[in-house]
Amino acid sequence: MRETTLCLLAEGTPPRRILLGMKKEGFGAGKITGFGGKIEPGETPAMAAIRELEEETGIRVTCEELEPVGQLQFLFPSRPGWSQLVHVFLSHRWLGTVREGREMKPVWCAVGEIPFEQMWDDATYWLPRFLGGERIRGSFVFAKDNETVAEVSISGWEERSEGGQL
Ligand code: 6U4
Repeated sequence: MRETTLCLLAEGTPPRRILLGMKKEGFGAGKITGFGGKIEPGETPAMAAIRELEEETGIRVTCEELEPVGQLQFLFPSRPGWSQLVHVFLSHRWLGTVREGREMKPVWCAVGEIPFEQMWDDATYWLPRFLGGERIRGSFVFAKDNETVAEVSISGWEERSEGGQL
């Protein structure tokens, strides 16, 4: 299964505002989600997360500031090519100014006003938990429409035992 990254940028502890992006092209176009993409050969998940974040927003984070918070598996039995294992990161610090890129239009969201209706159906299950400081491993199986989550399983995640290390 292909492996990708997802990075959430949070302002404040606990987070008051997060940076998400509206995907302008490719997989999930039109949806709002975190920043990320495919892990290239030779990259660790953290390296890929840092590269994708810079490509999509112009913002830079260092490995030290990037916190691995979990893994999400998205399974599309009716569209197996879409299935992916996503390594999720959270960062409270970054360098540079957010700009709109070719793939993503950045959107700042107050934590109480997250636009779940414009996100993937799964986001309601995992995003509040990451913002609440949890580290989780989630598995989501999509229904035949490839839009609706049909099965959910969520458990605690520990970085070392799951191989999510930098
Ligand atoms: P290219 O290289 O353009 O074909 P692209 O279409 O940009 O790739 P990809 O595969 O690089 O997409 O990255 C997919 C991104 O979408 C990753 O950041 C993970 C995220 N993602 C995938 N499934 C998701 C889901 N169900 N819910 C969600 N984000 C998801 O919130």
